[in-house]
Amino acid sequence: MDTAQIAVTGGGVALIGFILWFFFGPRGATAARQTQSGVQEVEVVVRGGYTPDRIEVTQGRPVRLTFLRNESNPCTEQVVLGDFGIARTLPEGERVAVEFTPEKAGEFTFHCSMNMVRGTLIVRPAV
Ligand SMILES: [Cu+2]
Repeated sequence: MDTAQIAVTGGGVALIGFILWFFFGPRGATAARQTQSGVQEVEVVVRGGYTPDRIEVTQGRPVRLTFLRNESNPCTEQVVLGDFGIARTLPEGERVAVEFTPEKAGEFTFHCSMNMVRGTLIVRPAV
């Protein structure tokens, strides 16, 4: 192989590696912050999606997700946490705290009322 072939092959291998990482690599989650009273807190900004959209908490401890909707798009006006029986309206520019205690470990989805915009709540087992 000459230099050009090596470069092309190397580039191809790097590209494949990047694609594999992009689609199948570990995705970062934001861990909740623990308050003094033991509440696991995360602020979620709602604007074209949820930021962060992967939130990690520990099972069996109270969680407070504070949603701040920074857009007027009616799509995200409601947030639904179906597994916890919660649905809340998010007025634009207001902080809305949603509190619950996840009793089961696993991955749970929260989403807009149309289920178009989604986020994941990862509940880690308590150790
Ligand atoms: Cu929607």
